[in-house]
Amino acid sequence: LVLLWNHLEALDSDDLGLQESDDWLTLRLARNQQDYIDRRGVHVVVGHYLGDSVDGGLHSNLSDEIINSNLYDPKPNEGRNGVPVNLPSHLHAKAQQLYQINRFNLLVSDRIPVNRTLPDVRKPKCKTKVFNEEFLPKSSIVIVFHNEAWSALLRTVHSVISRSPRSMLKEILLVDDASTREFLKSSLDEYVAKLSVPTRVIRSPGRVGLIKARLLGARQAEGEILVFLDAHCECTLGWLENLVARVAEDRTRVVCPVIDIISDVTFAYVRSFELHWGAFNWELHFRWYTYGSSDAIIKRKDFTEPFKTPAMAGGLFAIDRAYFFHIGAYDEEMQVWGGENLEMSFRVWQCGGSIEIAPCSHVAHLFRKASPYSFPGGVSEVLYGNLARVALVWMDEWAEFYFKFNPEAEKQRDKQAVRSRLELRKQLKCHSFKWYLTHVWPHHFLPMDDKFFGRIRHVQTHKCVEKPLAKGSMNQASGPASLLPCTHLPVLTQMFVMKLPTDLIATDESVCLDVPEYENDISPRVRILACSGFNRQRWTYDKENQELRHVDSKLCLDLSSKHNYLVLNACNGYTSQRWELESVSWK
Ligand code: UD2
Ligand code: MN
Repeated sequence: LVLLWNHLEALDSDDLGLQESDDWLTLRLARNQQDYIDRRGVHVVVGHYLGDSVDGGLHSNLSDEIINSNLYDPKPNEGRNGVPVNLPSHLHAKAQQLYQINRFNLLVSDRIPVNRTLPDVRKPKCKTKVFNEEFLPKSSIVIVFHNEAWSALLRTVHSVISRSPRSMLKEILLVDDASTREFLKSSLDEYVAKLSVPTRVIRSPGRVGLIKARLLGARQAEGEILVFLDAHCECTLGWLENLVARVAEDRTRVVCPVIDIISDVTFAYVRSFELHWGAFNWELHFRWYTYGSSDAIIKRKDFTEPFKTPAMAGGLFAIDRAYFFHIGAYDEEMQVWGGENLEMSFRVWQCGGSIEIAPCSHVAHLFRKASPYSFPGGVSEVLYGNLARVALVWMDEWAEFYFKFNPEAEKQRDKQAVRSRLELRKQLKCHSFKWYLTHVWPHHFLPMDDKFFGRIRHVQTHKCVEKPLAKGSMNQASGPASLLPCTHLPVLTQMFVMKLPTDLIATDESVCLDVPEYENDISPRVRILACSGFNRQRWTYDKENQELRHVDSKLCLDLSSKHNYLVLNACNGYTSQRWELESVSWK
């Protein structure tokens, strides 16, 4: 059971030959393991999509010779203009074998020329914006990597060179975080020396992790602006101007591009939604959220204007170099991977800066389902150690909330020495986390002193309202709300937040109790859907009668007598309509 869960978190269900079905999983868990606390336990141990990375590498059944040789073999026009590459069937087995090395289709990557063309994916209005490139500050592009594929790394570099105004590039710094693949050690310096933009390889003394590797690059950079990229990105026209111009206007802005997608299988360039913004969930995993039609930004109608985001994904952004160091660069005690993006997001916002996304800047990134490299020290120790640091330094009383519900982080808590980061926070006179939540992310779903936080318990059956499982670890949950046995210890899937007496009833990842069919159905079913801010998601709790009343329809939350469904019915005062809001302390 544990193994299955582990894999489902980390892989597509296809990889396991299973039917993708939430019910299947629910069934298994319900039958074999009534104790829902374990569900959370397993979830946390595994981590989100690092699930099956293994210390010591994943490709042990491949020969060193294959891993160390550069198989880059460009075929003219393959992948041109970002079109997908579909391999002939006789190459499928080989592709599958090589996939393990980088956790993407290396064979396809190696067939696409490093200087391939890409579509201009910007909105038409973006193309009319003019920049005075000569007068914009110059950038140092910092790309850190550990055992990256030659073709992916150099396609990143060439995409920078071909699609940035030459006058805006000071240099490109490639920081090799102790790669072991032979061709990266032997041929890279020579290759990049011939490029038309000054490009250098900086080598870390040993494996230092991406955070310290970026610092190595930043410290040697000479450009006024630092632009960070992952080592498997492709930049499109206008990407740099639209980032740098915003930073030049206000040096406390940290500006991110829209992150498009390079398919890990076909290397197709897939344009992504421009109005995604970033934040996190109750486990401090970064999450994308979308604007709803009631949000001001949708109403303002100019979709090409940059907009603020509470957090950044972490890999791709531009920042003024002096400001980067002024605001505390990175937390050098963070290991290998993870957490630095939230740390920087909180720090920049709380200490007077801002983070934004420029919709006219599009850079594609190759998203992987699992990490291809080792995590020295252990995946859980590394990731939760980093996240514990984020919480301890920046989150004030919400750190307690995080540790209380994330035992893996709690385990790492006492090992963290954070004094110098707390001093930095003091010295920069930074705002509290409460300020951040109130001003930067007013629609957040974290517990607050003036809100109810806890379980919604059905008086008649003593069961608790629970949100459905998400389909895949990167998606928001959605589906019918269910009533399940309340767990012995409170679990996040049974926790809700509501400002009493009338408000949305929200839970983690910005999903809310909703009744989309209330105008058409008799006894409409209660669902959990993305919080939209629509009236349809508003409820009133009548403490005296223990009723949860749906504001729009004036109907009451009820347990259907036929099925174990949550529905709305005319309020009748029966015990099936009585709900206890059971507060759970979160500090
Ligand atoms: C995301 C970010 C990534 C980073 C990470 C959290 C995007 C698109 N990517 O994960 O930049 O913020 O979240 O930490 O926003 N690397 C090293 N040494 C290591 C490990 C990684 O140099 O020990 C390099 C790696 O080769 C890559 C970069 O760091 O170029 C980011 O790593 P990733 O691509 O595995 O991270 P990703 O995209 O899953
Ligand atoms: Mn990446």
